[in-house]
Amino acid sequence: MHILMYGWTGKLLRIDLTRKKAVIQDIEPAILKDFIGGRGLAIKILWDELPVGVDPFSPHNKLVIAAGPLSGLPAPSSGKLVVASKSPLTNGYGDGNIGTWASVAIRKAGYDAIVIEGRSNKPVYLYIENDKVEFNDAKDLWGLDTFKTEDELIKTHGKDVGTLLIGPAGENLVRYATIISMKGRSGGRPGIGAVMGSKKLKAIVVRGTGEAKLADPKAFREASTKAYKEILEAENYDFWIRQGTMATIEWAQANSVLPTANFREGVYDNYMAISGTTMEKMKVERRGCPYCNMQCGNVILDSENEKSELDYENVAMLGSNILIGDLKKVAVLNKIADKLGVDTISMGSVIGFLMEASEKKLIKEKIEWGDFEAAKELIIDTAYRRGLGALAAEGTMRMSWYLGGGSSDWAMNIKGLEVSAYDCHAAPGMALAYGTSPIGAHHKDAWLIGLEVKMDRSAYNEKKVRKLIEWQRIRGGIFETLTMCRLPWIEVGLNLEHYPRMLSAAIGLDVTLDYLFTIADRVYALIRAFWIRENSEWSKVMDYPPMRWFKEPLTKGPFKGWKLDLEKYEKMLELYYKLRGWNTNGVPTKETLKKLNLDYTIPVLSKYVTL
Ligand code: PTT
Ligand code: SF4
Repeated sequence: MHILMYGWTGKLLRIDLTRKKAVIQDIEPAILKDFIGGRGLAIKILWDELPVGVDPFSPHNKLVIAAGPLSGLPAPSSGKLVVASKSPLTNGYGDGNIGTWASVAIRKAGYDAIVIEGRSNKPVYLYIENDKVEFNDAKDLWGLDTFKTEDELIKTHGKDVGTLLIGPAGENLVRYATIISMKGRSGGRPGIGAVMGSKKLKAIVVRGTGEAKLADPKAFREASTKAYKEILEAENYDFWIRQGTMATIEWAQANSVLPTANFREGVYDNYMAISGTTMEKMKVERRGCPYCNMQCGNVILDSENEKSELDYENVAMLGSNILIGDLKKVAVLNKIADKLGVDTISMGSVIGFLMEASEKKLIKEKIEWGDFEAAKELIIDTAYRRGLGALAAEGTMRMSWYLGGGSSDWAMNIKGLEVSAYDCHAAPGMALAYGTSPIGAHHKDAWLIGLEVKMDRSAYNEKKVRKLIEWQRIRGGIFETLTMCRLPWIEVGLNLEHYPRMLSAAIGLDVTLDYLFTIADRVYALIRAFWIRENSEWSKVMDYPPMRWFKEPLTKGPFKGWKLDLEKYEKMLELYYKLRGWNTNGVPTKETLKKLNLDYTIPVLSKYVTL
């Protein structure tokens, strides 16, 4: 078991907010070996420890903050962290990946993960310094936005701390509130910030002064230096530095996947006004996550003359999706979402849904497409659950249950999580990627559209399904268990082999990509088991995309007239299940569970479904 002496710290900090107690515990070596860290460790803890059917806002739900064995080490884009919980938006497994100095600080403080349970009787924030934990009064911070909260905490504790905070949206239990750090990094789309709010936990501040022990520091340094160098020498590095993820606007328009008017269309006439090219001319600053030499945060001055850090998803969902074709105004909406601590993707989808509901007279309020002032007011009202904001705070799935009138067809979510910014009328592979994502409709696990645009767009074939599984293994598996940023690999082509090389040097085990793929499959199967255990009405229909993409063809652009075919989608889904070793209802079979060392899930799952 020498592996535990290196790379991992092997320690978990468990914090009980009800009793104001903290204990340091060992993590079983076998668990680290089987799950690595990040998402892997998070789902293992949530499966083992949550009472079945727990209400996500109950004190018995837990917030897991999990790093990986390379997090916080000088390796490319390693300053990331997974935040996870049972989601109040989806009622299933939810997580997010946030770039933050808290990742470095947690590891330097000596932990691979922090588990937060219980609920404080009044607002608190945690100050963690190595093995010391303080439960500090947060009465003066409660109600502040995330930027002011960060300023106050840094004033009190100094600049060399890592922070994870919530804003008013998290405090007021908006179901898609996120955790914010560094005034512009956000994580936990499925409402992980609201779980933090339900525990009356305003912030976590961490300072660490130790160092992780590495099995072979020299080999690690060499492997990591090589990887950093390969990034700098990449052909498109300079372009990346200029535009980052914002380049995707023009690409999405060209490929007819830019969400427009609540995903009615995949092209937007005014797309250049919100494009990466336009952004470049306004850019005033570049920001990024720790230990990253790609620094992709593009900052511009918004129409209120304040700084706002833009990414593709933010701009597409708060721009073309609600028909606002003015980047400075979109930047205002983005900044407000960051300050209030609400997910920009879900927020943009919710606003689009309400604009459409207004047009169809399902609500009495008048909210016109492209109305910037109405959108701004709606974000603020949502964070405080005021007026229409109280409904908006519930997310599109619950809003459609409430409003009826066929609105579930155009409530753009899967399993409750709003679809991120890629329209799928003419992208069946990407639709399947959303359908089978382990947290609901997020692109993070498989951005299949990146490959699909180079394939036959109309095909529902095995090649796409196999590629989808391969990408889920890489993106949802390797990057989410290591908790490292995937952008060096996907955007500038960093060779994937660097990761097992760096990991082997850190933990002292000879790790291969195949080994990491098996871990990815284990994590996927356990997350699926969790969804089934927590949702008694589980059925494969939960893996279907919104009906708009099947029923209403595109009316514009190069794919005019296209829509998805339900029968073909179902066939592709069946093939996906088969290749994963899951049955026709999307449930992992007994053989698959045994093969992945998940035998302990069998008696539990047998109570709910046929295996
Ligand atoms: C991520 C999702 C994304 S994905 C974006 S923009 W993107 C939105 N960003 C938001 C934001 O900003 N503010 C806000 N209030 N809400 C937001 N919601 C949306 O959240 C982010 C980058 C990006 S920018 C992407 S693609 C990559 N995502 C990674 C991932 O998921 N895993 C991984 N291993 N590496 C990744 N690298 C990239 O990180 P969620 P961040 Mg994010 C302001 O958290 O919940 O996973 O949702 O973390 O530090 O902001 O970096 O065009
Ligand atoms: Fe953060 Fe961007 Fe670097 Fe990834 S590439 S670590 S998101 S700055």
